[in-house]
Amino acid sequence: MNETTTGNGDGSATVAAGVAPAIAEPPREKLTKKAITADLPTWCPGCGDFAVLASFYKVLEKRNLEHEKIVTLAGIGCSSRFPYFVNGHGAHYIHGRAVPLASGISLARPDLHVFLFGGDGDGFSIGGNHLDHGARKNINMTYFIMDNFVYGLTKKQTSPTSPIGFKSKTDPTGAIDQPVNPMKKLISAGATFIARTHAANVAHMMQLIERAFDHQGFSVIECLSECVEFFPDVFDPANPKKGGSFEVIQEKKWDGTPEDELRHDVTDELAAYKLAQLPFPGVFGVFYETDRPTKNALEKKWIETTREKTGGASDLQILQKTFDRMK
Ligand SMILES: Cc1ncc(C[n+]2csc(CCOP(=O)(O)OP(=O)(O)O)c2C)c(N)n1
Ligand code: SF4
Ligand SMILES: [Mg+2]
Repeated sequence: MNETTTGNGDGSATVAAGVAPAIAEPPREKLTKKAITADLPTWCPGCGDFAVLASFYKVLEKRNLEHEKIVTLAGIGCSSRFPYFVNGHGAHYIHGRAVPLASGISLARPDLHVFLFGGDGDGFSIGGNHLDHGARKNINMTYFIMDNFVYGLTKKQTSPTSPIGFKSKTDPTGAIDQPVNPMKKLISAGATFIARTHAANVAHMMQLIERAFDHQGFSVIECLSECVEFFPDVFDPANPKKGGSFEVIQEKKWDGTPEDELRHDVTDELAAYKLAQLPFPGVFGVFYETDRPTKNALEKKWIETTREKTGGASDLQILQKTFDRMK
Protein backbone atom coordinates (compact mmCIF):
# COMPACT_ATOMS: atom_id res chain seq x y z
CA MET A 1 0.00 0.00 0.00
CA ASN A 2 1.22 3.49 -0.81
CA GLU A 3 1.66 5.80 2.12
CA THR A 4 2.64 9.43 2.38
CA THR A 5 3.26 11.80 5.27
CA THR A 6 1.92 15.27 5.97
CA GLY A 7 3.62 17.66 8.37
CA ASN A 8 1.70 18.62 11.54
CA GLY A 9 3.66 21.81 12.08
CA ASP A 10 5.33 20.46 15.25
CA GLY A 11 7.89 18.29 13.53
CA SER A 12 5.66 15.20 13.72
CA ALA A 13 3.95 13.78 10.65
CA THR A 14 0.73 11.98 9.78
CA VAL A 15 0.82 9.17 7.22
CA ALA A 16 -1.99 9.19 4.63
CA ALA A 17 -2.83 5.87 3.08
CA GLY A 18 -3.17 5.35 -0.71
CA VAL A 19 -1.14 8.40 -1.80
CA ALA A 20 2.31 8.06 -3.38
CA PRO A 21 5.04 9.91 -1.46
CA ALA A 22 6.12 13.15 -3.12
CA ILE A 23 9.81 12.98 -4.02
CA ALA A 24 11.48 16.39 -3.96
CA GLU A 25 13.10 17.29 -7.30
CA PRO A 26 16.79 18.19 -6.86
CA PRO A 27 17.47 21.81 -7.92
CA ARG A 28 18.38 21.95 -11.61
CA GLU A 29 21.62 23.42 -12.84
CA LYS A 30 21.33 26.16 -15.44
CA LEU A 31 21.43 24.76 -18.95
CA THR A 32 24.80 25.27 -20.66
CA LYS A 33 25.91 24.89 -24.26
CA LYS A 34 28.08 21.96 -23.16
CA ALA A 35 25.05 20.17 -21.77
CA ILE A 36 23.00 20.68 -24.96
CA THR A 37 25.79 19.71 -27.36
CA ALA A 38 25.92 16.11 -28.55
CA ASP A 39 28.12 15.13 -31.53
CA LEU A 40 30.34 17.63 -33.32
CA PRO A 41 28.64 18.84 -36.54
CA THR A 42 29.91 17.16 -39.71
CA TRP A 43 28.94 19.94 -42.16
CA CYS A 44 31.44 21.45 -44.64
CA PRO A 45 33.40 24.39 -43.21
CA GLY A 46 31.42 27.57 -43.92
CA CYS A 47 28.03 25.83 -44.34
CA GLY A 48 25.17 28.09 -43.24
CA ASP A 49 23.71 25.30 -41.09
CA PHE A 50 26.37 25.90 -38.38
CA ALA A 51 24.83 29.30 -37.58
CA VAL A 52 21.37 27.76 -37.32
CA LEU A 53 22.63 25.21 -34.79
CA ALA A 54 24.43 27.96 -32.82
CA SER A 55 21.22 30.03 -32.72
CA PHE A 56 19.19 27.06 -31.55
CA TYR A 57 21.68 26.31 -28.74
CA LYS A 58 21.50 29.97 -27.71
CA VAL A 59 17.70 29.93 -27.54
CA LEU A 60 17.71 26.72 -25.47
CA GLU A 61 20.24 28.28 -23.11
CA LYS A 62 18.41 31.60 -22.91
CA ARG A 63 15.09 29.95 -22.17
CA ASN A 64 16.79 27.41 -19.89
CA LEU A 65 14.65 24.69 -21.47
CA GLU A 66 14.80 21.31 -19.81
CA HIS A 67 16.37 18.74 -22.16
CA GLU A 68 13.72 16.17 -21.50
CA LYS A 69 11.02 18.63 -22.52
CA ILE A 70 12.24 19.08 -26.09
CA VAL A 71 12.44 16.80 -29.12
CA THR A 72 14.43 17.52 -32.28
CA LEU A 73 13.37 15.61 -35.37
CA ALA A 74 14.42 15.63 -39.02
CA GLY A 75 14.16 13.80 -42.32
CA ILE A 76 17.24 13.20 -44.51
CA GLY A 77 19.70 15.76 -45.89
CA CYS A 78 22.73 17.71 -44.67
CA SER A 79 20.42 20.01 -42.70
CA SER A 80 18.50 17.01 -41.40
CA ARG A 81 21.58 15.81 -39.51
CA PHE A 82 20.61 18.41 -36.89
CA PRO A 83 19.20 16.02 -34.21
CA TYR A 84 22.60 14.28 -33.96
CA PHE A 85 24.07 17.48 -32.57
CA VAL A 86 21.47 18.20 -29.89
CA ASN A 87 21.57 16.40 -26.57
CA GLY A 88 17.88 15.64 -26.03
CA HIS A 89 15.18 13.36 -27.39
CA GLY A 90 15.46 13.18 -31.18
CA ALA A 91 15.37 11.19 -34.38
CA HIS A 92 16.90 11.39 -37.85
CA TYR A 93 13.97 9.88 -39.67
CA ILE A 94 12.88 8.92 -43.23
CA HIS A 95 13.40 11.47 -46.05
CA GLY A 96 10.40 13.86 -46.06
CA ARG A 97 8.55 12.05 -43.26
CA ALA A 98 9.50 14.14 -40.25
CA VAL A 99 6.13 15.95 -40.11
CA PRO A 100 4.06 12.74 -39.64
CA LEU A 101 6.49 11.49 -36.98
CA ALA A 102 6.40 14.87 -35.25
CA SER A 103 2.59 14.94 -35.44
CA GLY A 104 2.31 11.66 -33.54
CA ILE A 105 4.77 12.81 -30.88
CA SER A 106 3.13 16.22 -30.51
CA LEU A 107 -0.37 14.73 -30.12
CA ALA A 108 0.68 11.96 -27.76
CA ARG A 109 3.02 14.08 -25.62
CA PRO A 110 1.66 17.64 -25.44
CA ASP A 111 4.09 18.33 -22.58
CA LEU A 112 7.04 18.19 -25.02
CA HIS A 113 8.01 20.95 -27.46
CA VAL A 114 8.61 19.41 -30.87
CA PHE A 115 11.25 21.03 -33.11
CA LEU A 116 11.74 19.88 -36.67
CA PHE A 117 14.77 20.71 -38.81
CA GLY A 118 15.30 19.95 -42.48
CA GLY A 119 16.06 21.15 -45.97
CA ASP A 120 14.19 22.51 -48.97
CA GLY A 121 14.20 19.10 -50.66
CA ASP A 122 13.01 17.30 -47.55
CA GLY A 123 10.30 19.87 -46.77
CA PHE A 124 9.02 21.09 -50.14
CA SER A 125 9.73 18.15 -52.45
CA ILE A 126 9.35 14.64 -51.03
CA GLY A 127 7.76 15.97 -47.81
CA GLY A 128 5.65 18.68 -49.44
CA ASN A 129 2.40 16.82 -48.99
CA HIS A 130 3.06 16.11 -45.31
CA LEU A 131 3.94 19.75 -44.76
CA ASP A 132 0.56 20.83 -46.14
CA HIS A 133 -1.37 18.50 -43.83
CA GLY A 134 0.60 19.35 -40.71
CA ALA A 135 -0.12 23.01 -41.50
CA ARG A 136 -3.85 22.68 -42.15
CA LYS A 137 -4.34 20.54 -39.04
CA ASN A 138 -2.37 23.13 -37.04
CA ILE A 139 -0.47 20.50 -35.09
CA ASN A 140 1.69 22.08 -32.41
CA MET A 141 5.37 22.09 -33.50
CA THR A 142 8.13 24.39 -34.75
CA TYR A 143 9.53 23.53 -38.17
CA PHE A 144 12.79 25.19 -39.22
CA ILE A 145 13.51 24.77 -42.94
CA MET A 146 17.14 25.38 -43.92
CA ASP A 147 16.72 26.40 -47.54
CA ASN A 148 19.90 26.31 -49.64
CA PHE A 149 18.14 26.08 -53.06
CA VAL A 150 19.86 22.72 -53.76
CA TYR A 151 20.09 19.09 -52.66
CA GLY A 152 23.34 19.28 -50.70
CA LEU A 153 23.71 15.78 -49.26
CA THR A 154 23.31 14.05 -52.61
CA LYS A 155 25.77 16.50 -54.21
CA LYS A 156 23.95 19.07 -56.28
CA GLN A 157 20.60 18.21 -57.79
CA THR A 158 17.96 20.82 -58.58
CA SER A 159 15.68 21.36 -55.56
CA PRO A 160 12.11 22.73 -55.53
CA THR A 161 13.48 26.16 -54.60
CA SER A 162 16.36 26.27 -57.13
CA PRO A 163 15.97 29.30 -59.39
CA ILE A 164 15.33 28.91 -63.12
CA GLY A 165 18.68 28.58 -64.92
CA PHE A 166 20.49 26.86 -62.00
CA LYS A 167 22.91 24.29 -63.44
CA SER A 168 23.00 21.04 -61.51
CA LYS A 169 23.50 17.31 -62.04
CA THR A 170 19.81 16.95 -62.86
CA ASP A 171 19.67 20.12 -64.99
CA PRO A 172 23.10 20.38 -66.66
CA THR A 173 21.83 23.05 -69.03
CA GLY A 174 19.97 24.99 -66.32
CA ALA A 175 16.75 24.46 -64.34
CA ILE A 176 13.58 25.08 -66.34
CA ASP A 177 10.86 24.56 -63.71
CA GLN A 178 9.09 27.31 -61.77
CA PRO A 179 10.41 27.16 -58.18
CA VAL A 180 8.20 26.85 -55.09
CA ASN A 181 7.58 30.11 -53.23
CA PRO A 182 7.85 28.84 -49.61
CA MET A 183 5.93 31.73 -48.05
CA LYS A 184 3.02 31.43 -50.50
CA LYS A 185 2.93 27.66 -50.09
CA LEU A 186 2.80 27.93 -46.30
CA ILE A 187 0.14 30.63 -46.26
CA SER A 188 -2.14 28.65 -48.55
CA ALA A 189 -1.51 25.42 -46.63
CA GLY A 190 -2.79 27.01 -43.41
CA ALA A 191 0.32 27.28 -41.22
CA THR A 192 -0.45 29.61 -38.34
CA PHE A 193 3.03 31.17 -37.90
CA ILE A 194 5.13 31.80 -41.02
CA ALA A 195 8.47 33.59 -41.02
CA ARG A 196 11.65 33.98 -43.05
CA THR A 197 15.24 34.61 -42.00
CA HIS A 198 18.89 34.31 -43.12
CA ALA A 199 21.62 32.19 -41.49
CA ALA A 200 24.00 35.16 -41.67
CA ASN A 201 21.84 37.03 -39.13
CA VAL A 202 21.99 35.11 -35.83
CA ALA A 203 20.13 37.75 -33.79
CA HIS A 204 17.21 37.72 -36.23
CA MET A 205 17.17 33.91 -36.34
CA MET A 206 17.04 33.73 -32.54
CA GLN A 207 14.18 36.24 -32.34
CA LEU A 208 12.14 34.17 -34.79
CA ILE A 209 12.91 30.83 -33.11
CA GLU A 210 11.69 32.30 -29.82
CA ARG A 211 8.50 33.65 -31.38
CA ALA A 212 7.83 30.37 -33.15
CA PHE A 213 8.45 28.51 -29.89
CA ASP A 214 5.91 30.70 -28.07
CA HIS A 215 3.30 30.22 -30.79
CA GLN A 216 0.62 27.59 -30.22
CA GLY A 217 0.22 25.67 -33.47
CA PHE A 218 2.15 24.82 -36.64
CA SER A 219 4.97 27.37 -36.84
CA VAL A 220 7.43 27.42 -39.73
CA ILE A 221 10.60 29.41 -40.34
CA GLU A 222 12.29 29.35 -43.73
CA CYS A 223 15.96 30.21 -43.31
CA LEU A 224 18.25 30.96 -46.25
CA SER A 225 21.27 28.82 -45.33
CA GLU A 226 24.09 28.79 -47.86
CA CYS A 227 25.52 25.56 -49.28
CA VAL A 228 29.09 26.77 -49.79
CA GLU A 229 29.92 23.60 -51.67
CA PHE A 230 27.18 23.39 -54.32
CA PHE A 231 25.52 26.82 -54.47
CA PRO A 232 27.93 29.39 -53.02
CA ASP A 233 27.16 33.11 -52.66
CA VAL A 234 23.52 32.74 -53.76
CA PHE A 235 22.25 34.57 -50.66
CA ASP A 236 24.76 37.45 -50.78
CA PRO A 237 22.08 39.88 -52.07
CA ALA A 238 20.48 39.63 -48.58
CA ASN A 239 23.74 39.74 -46.63
CA PRO A 240 24.99 43.26 -45.72
CA LYS A 241 28.47 41.84 -44.97
CA LYS A 242 28.65 40.82 -48.62
CA GLY A 243 27.21 43.99 -50.14
CA GLY A 244 23.55 43.00 -49.96
CA SER A 245 20.69 44.38 -47.90
CA PHE A 246 18.64 42.57 -45.27
CA GLU A 247 15.22 44.18 -45.33
CA VAL A 248 13.20 43.46 -42.19
CA ILE A 249 9.38 43.50 -42.19
CA GLN A 250 8.10 46.37 -40.06
CA GLU A 251 5.15 45.03 -38.10
CA LYS A 252 2.22 47.14 -37.03
CA LYS A 253 2.44 48.54 -33.51
CA TRP A 254 -1.24 49.54 -33.46
CA ASP A 255 -0.23 52.94 -32.05
CA GLY A 256 -2.52 55.02 -34.29
CA THR A 257 0.38 56.92 -35.91
CA PRO A 258 0.42 57.67 -39.67
CA GLU A 259 3.63 55.58 -40.04
CA ASP A 260 1.77 52.59 -38.62
CA GLU A 261 -0.62 52.68 -41.60
CA LEU A 262 2.29 51.50 -43.74
CA ARG A 263 3.43 48.74 -41.39
CA HIS A 264 2.57 45.07 -41.95
CA ASP A 265 -0.41 43.46 -40.20
CA VAL A 266 0.77 39.89 -39.57
CA THR A 267 -2.83 38.66 -39.32
CA ASP A 268 -3.63 39.88 -42.86
CA GLU A 269 -3.30 36.92 -45.23
CA LEU A 270 -3.51 39.02 -48.41
CA ALA A 271 -0.82 41.41 -47.15
CA ALA A 272 1.37 38.35 -46.40
CA TYR A 273 0.90 37.12 -50.00
CA LYS A 274 1.95 40.55 -51.26
CA LEU A 275 5.18 40.38 -49.26
CA ALA A 276 5.78 36.83 -50.50
CA GLN A 277 5.45 38.12 -54.07
CA LEU A 278 8.47 40.48 -53.78
CA PRO A 279 11.40 39.53 -56.03
CA PHE A 280 14.44 37.75 -54.59
CA PRO A 281 15.92 38.35 -52.02
CA GLY A 282 12.58 39.67 -50.69
CA VAL A 283 11.98 40.61 -47.06
CA PHE A 284 12.59 38.91 -43.71
CA GLY A 285 10.57 38.54 -40.52
CA VAL A 286 7.05 37.37 -39.69
CA PHE A 287 4.81 37.21 -42.77
CA TYR A 288 1.75 35.73 -41.12
CA GLU A 289 0.53 34.79 -37.65
CA THR A 290 -2.92 33.78 -36.55
CA ASP A 291 -4.54 32.22 -33.52
CA ARG A 292 -6.48 29.13 -34.60
CA PRO A 293 -7.29 26.11 -32.37
CA THR A 294 -4.62 23.42 -32.61
CA LYS A 295 -5.43 19.81 -33.40
CA ASN A 296 -3.84 19.05 -30.02
CA ALA A 297 -6.48 21.12 -28.20
CA LEU A 298 -9.40 19.91 -30.35
CA GLU A 299 -8.41 16.27 -30.02
CA LYS A 300 -7.96 16.61 -26.24
CA LYS A 301 -11.47 18.03 -25.95
CA TRP A 302 -12.89 15.28 -28.14
CA ILE A 303 -11.19 12.57 -26.02
CA GLU A 304 -12.52 14.11 -22.81
CA THR A 305 -16.08 14.31 -24.19
CA THR A 306 -15.89 10.70 -25.36
CA ARG A 307 -14.55 9.57 -21.98
CA GLU A 308 -17.50 11.28 -20.29
CA LYS A 309 -19.94 9.60 -22.67
CA THR A 310 -18.43 6.16 -22.05
CA GLY A 311 -18.63 6.65 -18.29
CA GLY A 312 -14.89 6.48 -17.74
CA ALA A 313 -14.55 2.99 -19.26
CA SER A 314 -10.97 1.84 -19.89
CA ASP A 315 -9.57 1.51 -23.45
CA LEU A 316 -9.75 -2.28 -23.08
CA GLN A 317 -13.40 -2.16 -21.98
CA ILE A 318 -14.32 0.04 -24.96
CA LEU A 319 -12.49 -2.30 -27.33
CA GLN A 320 -14.18 -5.34 -25.79
CA LYS A 321 -17.59 -3.68 -26.18
CA THR A 322 -16.87 -3.07 -29.87
CA PHE A 323 -15.86 -6.71 -30.35
CA ASP A 324 -18.98 -7.85 -28.48
CA ARG A 325 -21.15 -5.85 -30.88
CA MET A 326 -19.51 -7.64 -33.82
CA LYS A 327 -20.42 -11.11 -32.48
C1 LIG B 1 13.03 8.10 -50.24
C2 LIG B 1 14.33 8.77 -50.53
N1 LIG B 1 14.53 9.38 -51.72
C3 LIG B 1 15.71 9.99 -51.99
C4 LIG B 1 16.70 9.99 -51.06
C5 LIG B 1 18.02 10.65 -51.41
N2 LIG B 1 18.15 11.94 -50.76
C6 LIG B 1 18.72 12.06 -49.54
S1 LIG B 1 18.82 13.63 -49.00
C7 LIG B 1 18.09 14.19 -50.44
C8 LIG B 1 17.86 15.66 -50.69
C9 LIG B 1 18.32 16.52 -49.59
O1 LIG B 1 18.11 17.86 -49.92
P1 LIG B 1 17.60 18.89 -48.87
O2 LIG B 1 16.42 18.40 -48.15
O3 LIG B 1 17.46 20.20 -49.56
O4 LIG B 1 18.77 18.93 -47.77
P2 LIG B 1 20.26 19.52 -47.85
O5 LIG B 1 21.15 18.32 -48.01
O6 LIG B 1 20.32 20.45 -49.00
O7 LIG B 1 20.41 20.19 -46.53
C10 LIG B 1 17.78 13.15 -51.30
C11 LIG B 1 17.17 13.31 -52.62
C12 LIG B 1 16.47 9.35 -49.82
N3 LIG B 1 17.38 9.34 -48.84
N4 LIG B 1 15.30 8.75 -49.58
S1 SF4 C 1 27.18 20.01 -48.95
FE1 SF4 C 1 26.39 22.07 -48.71
S2 SF4 C 1 24.62 21.85 -47.32
FE2 SF4 C 1 25.87 19.99 -47.15
S3 SF4 C 1 27.24 20.39 -45.41
FE3 SF4 C 1 28.32 20.96 -47.28
S4 SF4 C 1 27.93 23.16 -47.49
FE4 SF4 C 1 26.40 22.36 -46.06
MG1 LIG D 1 18.75 21.77 -49.68
